[in-house]
Amino acid sequence: MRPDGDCIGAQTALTAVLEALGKEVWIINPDPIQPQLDFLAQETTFRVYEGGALPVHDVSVMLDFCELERTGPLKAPLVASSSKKLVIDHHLFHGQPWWDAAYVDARAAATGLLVHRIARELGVELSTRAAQGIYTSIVTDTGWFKYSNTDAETFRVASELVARGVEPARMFGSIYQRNSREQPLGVARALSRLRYAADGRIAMIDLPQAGAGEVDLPDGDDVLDLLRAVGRVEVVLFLRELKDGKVKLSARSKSEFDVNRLARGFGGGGHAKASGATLAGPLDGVRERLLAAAEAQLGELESEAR
Ligand SMILES: [Mn+2]
Repeated sequence: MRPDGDCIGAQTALTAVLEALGKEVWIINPDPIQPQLDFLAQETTFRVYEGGALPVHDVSVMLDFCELERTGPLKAPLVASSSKKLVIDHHLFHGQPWWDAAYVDARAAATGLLVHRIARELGVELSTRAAQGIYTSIVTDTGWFKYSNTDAETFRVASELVARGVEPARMFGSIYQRNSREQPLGVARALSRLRYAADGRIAMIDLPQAGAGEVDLPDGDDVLDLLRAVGRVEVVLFLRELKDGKVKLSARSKSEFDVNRLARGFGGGGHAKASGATLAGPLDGVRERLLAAAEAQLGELESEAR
């Protein structure tokens, strides 16, 4: 559900690798890809699941997630299919394995890097399309080489991809410089909801659905970056009310604060420094419960440090 740049990039790259090996590949997501990633769809077909049985297939590969629930409406047909289930992912997983095989490395900066390792092991040379996919995975999951997951492998692989024809400035333009003229107004509306807690160490935004004349903000990345830039802020909590009344949480950490643990307490998860969850509304109730949990966890962290 709601596949991000790493997920779509890894799908693009793995498809190119498998097709180079003569395999027939279908990419099926429950949701359409975000418009800023449409350049990847020029040479790769992304299908949106519209119900019914899946095409007959031998293996289904789940990329960039390991919670079966994240397949949304695809869960039932996937479970009903006798295909082998393979997971390739870099998220922390705490449940019971439900797959036939998994390649999981929670230290990898992006799932696209795992696809890169697989291609290398298989001896498949990366096409420009595959290289663009992996580059998209890397830059979107590392915040363009800024976050703490950025490591030597990230730069080594990025360097190789550029040598293979990826143009960083073009990729940046495609992914980050095609916002609508209304988008800054959506950011402004979100920022008008900013409040600080825990002596300024928690920054929180709770964004209701856009009303008449208001501008929606489809993702919180720009706002999350602005709040993380505040010197004193350690934890950023961005709550956005979805059309179905549920509330989407994006949580980010700049310190030892483990937002994966926080998000797990609300049925979500992810990484220690970047996590998310989808919660039942209403927004007001979620905000107070979340803030209380974040403050309590921050207090625990402090008493540990003492
Ligand atoms: Mn990822």
